Amino acid sequence: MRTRIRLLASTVVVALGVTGLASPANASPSSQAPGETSLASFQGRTIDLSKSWEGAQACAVLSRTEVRCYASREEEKADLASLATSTSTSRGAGGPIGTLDWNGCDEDWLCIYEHASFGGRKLSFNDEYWHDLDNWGFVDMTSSYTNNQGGNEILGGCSGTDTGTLGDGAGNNLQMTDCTASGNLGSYNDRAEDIHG
Ligand SMILES: [Ca+2]
Ligand SMILES: [Ca+2]
Ligand SMILES: [Ca+2]
Repeated sequence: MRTRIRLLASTVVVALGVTGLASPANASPSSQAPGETSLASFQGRTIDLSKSWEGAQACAVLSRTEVRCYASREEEKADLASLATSTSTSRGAGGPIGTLDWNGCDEDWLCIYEHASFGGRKLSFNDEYWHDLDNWGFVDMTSSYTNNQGGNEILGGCSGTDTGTLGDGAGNNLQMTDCTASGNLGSYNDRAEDIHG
């Protein structure tokens, strides 16, 4: 898959340990992300992701109050692309829809996956604050990630300005530099409790 596939081999994990970002180890969800909702739209109804995904395969956290879920990654991509177009936000210099997703993670998003090798259910973020994965029933589930934020190689290189971070609730963070992906988190598998977009 283009030149970026090379990154996969070189980014299989990733530094553990203390970083500059504070992990919200003992913080309550309300103190990290006031009002962040576990409710999501899915197939014309509202579901509570902290209880069940009800068959959804991909969910995007658009804001503290809006989460959208989809039956497939393709469905998600089409909706997010139309949303970005309609609001003129955050597709950057993106090309035609579908050309710049990576491991099923749309451009300008940070994605985590239930299984290794970018498989299973997927959650997408981009906001610059800590989210408690418990909101979406995703604590101790994350097995791979793609950070498709910060530009891309094809369009002139990665800016290196939008790292993401996973936290395990015990002060151990895993940095996810933009324009990197990992299909296997090694000792960090199924450990993340929080994510910073
Ligand atoms: Ca971001
Ligand atoms: Ca997993
Ligand atoms: Ca970031």
